[in-house]
Amino acid sequence: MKKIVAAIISIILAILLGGCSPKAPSVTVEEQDLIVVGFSQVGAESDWRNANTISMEKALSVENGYRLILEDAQQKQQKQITAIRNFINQGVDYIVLAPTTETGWDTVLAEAKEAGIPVIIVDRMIETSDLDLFTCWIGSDFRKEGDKAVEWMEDHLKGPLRIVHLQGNIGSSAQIGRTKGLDAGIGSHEDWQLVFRESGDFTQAKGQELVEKVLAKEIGFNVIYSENDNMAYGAIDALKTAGIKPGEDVTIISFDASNHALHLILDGEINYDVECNPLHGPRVQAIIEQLERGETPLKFTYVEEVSFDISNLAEEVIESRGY
Ligand code: GYE
Repeated sequence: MKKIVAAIISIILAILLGGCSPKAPSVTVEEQDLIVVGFSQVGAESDWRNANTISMEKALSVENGYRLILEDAQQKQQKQITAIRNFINQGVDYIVLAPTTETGWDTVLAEAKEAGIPVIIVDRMIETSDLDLFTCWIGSDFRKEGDKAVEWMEDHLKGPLRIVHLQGNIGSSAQIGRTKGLDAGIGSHEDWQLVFRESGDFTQAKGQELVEKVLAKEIGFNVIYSENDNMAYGAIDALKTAGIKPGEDVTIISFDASNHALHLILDGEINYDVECNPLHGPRVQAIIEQLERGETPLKFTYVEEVSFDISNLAEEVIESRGY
């Protein structure tokens, strides 16, 4: 907080000085007054991720009193570990981690703890036996998201179901939770059959590639359960090229509910989409402000999320969704 106040004072001073000096200095916030945040981002694999990055950049901006150091890990955990070590060496004030996978963080987080740098985890969860290794976590309940999808399938689809399952990045919370939901659904329905399962790494290109592979193998299917929207877009392209109607011949279930996906629901090409909210920037900012005031934020915060099919999708929802 002290730093935010100092930043504001320097802006005011700069403006005042600028007003009476012949050589007006430009309005700059003193570098040393900013709260420095090192953010290790997963990558740029999806629309969700890009919206998440923009949200963080907007909230942790210089105008708001922050200097954000953003490192894109290209979905590689090793790159994240290196980024965190660099943040520690630079002596940042806070580290924000959006972890690729759940496991493998204990050593580097112990190093951050040793250096006295609070670590805020966003989006996906980590698996650790020592909860003191991070300050708090904020993100989605991915298992609940998977359960919602299964519930919708139970209510809207008639078996037998032959399901093609496009998984996200293996070992990530989003993949683990959404897969567990589907597995539970398959386990409790005799006429639901998993005919194909592979990871498309949450990318559109791989989603398309996988469905092309399924089509080439002539595996019959009537449902695609895609663990994010971008893989669903790729899957839809592959189906259309093969003369198959997405949403009609094949039911498409997806996750994220980003703007384009909501349009595809209106077009009848995606049948059901479970929302996953990427706008964590202001949430992280609020947590840092709490910490600056010496308060203790909640250890775990789950974001409220909804889901859409054609029956509950209003135009206003799509218009108001900027991602
Ligand atoms: O669903 C996907 C992204 O972890 C919630 O990662 C996030 C997931 C999101 O690449 O699109």
